[in-house]
Amino acid sequence: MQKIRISSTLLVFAVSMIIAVPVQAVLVNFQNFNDLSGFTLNGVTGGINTGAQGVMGPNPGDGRVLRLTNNVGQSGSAFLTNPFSLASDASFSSFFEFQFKDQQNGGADGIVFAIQTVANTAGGAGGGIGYQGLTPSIGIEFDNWNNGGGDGNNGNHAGININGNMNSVVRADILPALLDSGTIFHAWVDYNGLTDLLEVRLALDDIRPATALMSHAVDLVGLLGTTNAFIGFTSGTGYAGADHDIRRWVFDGQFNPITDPGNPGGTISEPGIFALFSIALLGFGLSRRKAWITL
Ligand SMILES: [Ca+2]
Ligand SMILES: [Ca+2]
Ligand SMILES: [Ca+2]
Repeated sequence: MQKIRISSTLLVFAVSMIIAVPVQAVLVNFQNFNDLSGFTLNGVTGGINTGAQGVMGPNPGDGRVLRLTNNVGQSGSAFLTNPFSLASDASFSSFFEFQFKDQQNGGADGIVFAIQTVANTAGGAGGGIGYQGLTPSIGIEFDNWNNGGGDGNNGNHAGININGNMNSVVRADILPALLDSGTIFHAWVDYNGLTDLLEVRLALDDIRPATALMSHAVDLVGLLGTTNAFIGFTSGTGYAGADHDIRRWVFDGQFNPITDPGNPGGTISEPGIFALFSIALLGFGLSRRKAWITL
């Protein structure tokens, strides 16, 4: 056994680092899109949402929404500029709300929640939904245009897509409503990095369904080939189009299925974490004595 003397400064620094971890944990919480300064906007999306702000939503009482596309023949995307680290166990839980409005020529082509290795690209227009060709990547598509066999000949489906390929590895052919109806959809995407299981849920309200709409086993870190992941949304339109809006988005950098999307993280736990952090800082300020630890 060896006794070493370290300064209280170092000790308090070490303690604050431990306590600070929850503060640094990723919790993205957009209850509206009044501020888009954290995003990199690509393709048409940058021209639709100007001044680092989303556009006013289409429904009475709406705040600003992230409008990915708004006309025919477009491709666009919005990714968080800062990467999300998959270095620990790669798990995450996410919730988002979306709506397709003002359909032109039947409404198309949908949106994709995408995870890729850069923030500044959008993929193919039309049936590519702004995602086609983005590789390596994984995407969760909500597709309202039937492009044939790859879509299961279904103009109202969801799918899990890999590496920018529009032929989904998993497809859900029955959704709770028509995407073209203007209904507001609520989606959950959960990834458990310990089991490699990706699950997608869909509802018409904030109640997270017990049963997954789609699930797929995938080694996300192996697929991407990096622990830096960029998270966001893509959209595309072709002969037909629509306003493709993301209305809310919550992303938690741990496996922690979001059961209260309007109040992620809760109102009690976050101030608690900050209080602990403040105590550590207080200790840093007051203590100047040497401390002993035994190794
Ligand atoms: Ca349609
Ligand atoms: Ca399609
Ligand atoms: Ca599809």
